[in-house]
Amino acid sequence: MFSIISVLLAAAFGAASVNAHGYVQDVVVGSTHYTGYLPYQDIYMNPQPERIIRAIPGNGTFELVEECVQCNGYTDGGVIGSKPAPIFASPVPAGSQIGLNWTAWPDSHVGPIITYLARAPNDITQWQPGTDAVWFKIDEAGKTADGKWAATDGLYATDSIYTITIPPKLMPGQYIIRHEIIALHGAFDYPGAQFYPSCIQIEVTGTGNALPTSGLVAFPGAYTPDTPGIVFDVYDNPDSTYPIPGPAVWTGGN
Ligand SMILES: *[C@@H]1O[C@H](CO)[C@@H](O)[C@H](O)[C@H]1NC(C)=O
Ligand SMILES: *[C@@H]1O[C@H](CO)[C@@H](O)[C@H](O)[C@H]1NC(C)=O
Ligand SMILES: [Cu+2]
Repeated sequence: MFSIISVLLAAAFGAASVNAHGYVQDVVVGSTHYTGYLPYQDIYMNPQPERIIRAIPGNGTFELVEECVQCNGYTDGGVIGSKPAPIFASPVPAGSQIGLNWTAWPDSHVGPIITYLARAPNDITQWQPGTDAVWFKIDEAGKTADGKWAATDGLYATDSIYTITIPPKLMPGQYIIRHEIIALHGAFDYPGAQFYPSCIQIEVTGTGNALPTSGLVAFPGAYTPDTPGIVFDVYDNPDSTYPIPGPAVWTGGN
């Protein structure tokens, strides 16, 4: 029974791999490595390994209109977002760095790397944000003045590791990190941009008390066809700046 299901799943994912491209495979906090959710291995294991990243169906993508723009998750029984993961990284001291280790990223897939946080109001292993406006941006990288894209040139220069810093004055608590690449090779039209979010569960420690109270956004919702940077012709704009989608980076915790 199990093997028949595996074969069917493998066939389904094989078909999806035609436009398949990557995910975060490893998260580094201090000297601790947390293996990411591995979509081509974890589902075949019994029991399934416990991960800090919410499950994703594969290395593929989807269009903005779909509900999985929140966490790249399965839309489980109509739930927007993803199933919570069973564990979280802890402790993650406020002010510390986190390394996000991507699988090999195709060089056609130029685009920005953007990171949001959302503070869980209760147990993060049970929490699904749904359509609530709970997300704030803590980091973004798009295209440099000399035309280098974060998702390709940037990752190639750092061994596929993107490093973020947890705001030093951030209020302690459980947070989802929503870390994404938006691939723009098809973004000259709508819907053409491809979204590759990962949702990583952490517990932040410290003595800060900063938390934004306004300007929070929802996923889906934060990006629309009219949001600057969602439609963008990377081929016709070699010299122009790229407007990174979403709200301004929150600096109140710095
Ligand atoms: C995506 O997954 C497919 C199916 O397993 C695989 O063939 C392909 O190499 C993967 N691509 C990347 C970039 O990991
Ligand atoms: C990224 O993760 C892969 C898979 O676990 C590992 O082989 C590789 O060494 C990691 N890269 C770095 C720079 O730690
Ligand atoms: Cu793609």
